[in-house]
Amino acid sequence: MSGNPKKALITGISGQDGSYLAEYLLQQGYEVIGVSRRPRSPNLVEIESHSQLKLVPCDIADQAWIHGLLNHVQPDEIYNLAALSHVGSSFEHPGATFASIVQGVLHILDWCRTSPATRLYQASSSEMFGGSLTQPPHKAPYQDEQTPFAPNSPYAAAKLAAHNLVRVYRTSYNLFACCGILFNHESPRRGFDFVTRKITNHIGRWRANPDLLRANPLQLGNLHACRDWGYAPDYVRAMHLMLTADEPDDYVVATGETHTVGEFLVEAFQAADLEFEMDFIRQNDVYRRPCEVHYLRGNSEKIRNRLGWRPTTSFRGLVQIMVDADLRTYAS
Ligand code: NAP
Ligand code: G4F
Repeated sequence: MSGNPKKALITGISGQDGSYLAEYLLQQGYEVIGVSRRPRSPNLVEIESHSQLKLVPCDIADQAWIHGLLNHVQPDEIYNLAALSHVGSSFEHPGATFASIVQGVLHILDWCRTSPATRLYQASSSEMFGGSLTQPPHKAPYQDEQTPFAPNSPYAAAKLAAHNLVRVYRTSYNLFACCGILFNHESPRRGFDFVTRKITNHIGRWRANPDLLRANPLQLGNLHACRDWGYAPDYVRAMHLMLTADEPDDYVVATGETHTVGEFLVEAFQAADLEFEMDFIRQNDVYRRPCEVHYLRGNSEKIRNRLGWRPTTSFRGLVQIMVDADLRTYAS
């Protein structure tokens, strides 16, 4: 790259997506400034000493801090990924969830009004659809950019407020701001509280110590919920495509396939060469939500047709990647 490198500020850099996005942008020649409350993270070990990466501890709900940082950095692109992102926990901590999601994006949007050349990516979520579906005749239901939103959790309500704020600021102040309505995406960097990683992590422990299988059943909630699960590194490419497009817009990002939690569980056992038995799990209502999102399957035709995005990893491939990583962790 000639001239000065582009500067990207990533909030939520220590999380799953923030870490993959930072790696991707550093590979593209960007200078990356990463913000999280605790930016030291195992997800960042491979890049933390990179000369083009700076990590800054900062709470995104703190307006003075975030405005001071943005004034200092003057980024070309902002990727706003910071959030308390666990849907179940948002029922217990709705205030902190709203602060991280809604106050955070408002502070950034207000700053962007003073710097209209800066481009903003906002991490919206398929959770915003809640129980809403588009049902075509004789075909499986799906959600796309036209499906109405009907949030079912404090997390989803906060994400929808942030999504609407981005749209209002984009229209009112002519900002280059995009929302990616991302369906579930997973990886070996997924937090341990999310159902996919909870399953693959347990399988890693069990494989290393098979006696644990019956003595220590895995406690899970609703096994019937359907999710459209993709591979996280594919999804951070979609974020960058949105911010380097000619026009700002909102896009659904998804594989188009849906599977139940139970199907993920059985697939994960197969990936570890373990025979699945129902005795290995216990259903525990603690892990059920006051209001569930039962079915998510995204139609991502818009980003595929306009920006050329494609997922690279199948459901089976994703499960294998996650199981293999957790088997390696516990074998060593
Ligand atoms: P994640 O692993 O939970 O990472 C979230 C990050 O936000 C963490 O680095 C966390 O670090 C940071 N954070 C939380 N509160 C903060 C605050 N007040 N100030 C600054 N940083 C804060 O989430 P992810 O899976 O990477 O997802 C990234 C974003 O996409 C999130 O906004 C999530 O809601 C959204 N999303 C995710 C998916 C998915 O399937 N993964 C789908 C749709 C949308 P600290 O705790 O150190 O601050
Ligand atoms: O893995 P989950 O916690 O992910 P969820 O709720 O779909 O949310 C994730 O994806 C959203 C995009 O759609 C993001 F916006 C959000 O930030 C997050 O990344 O739960 C998946 C499903 C749910 O139906 C849940 O009820 O698994 C079910 N489940 C069953 N047993 C469980 C468990 N979920 C968790 N976390 N833990 C369980 O023991």
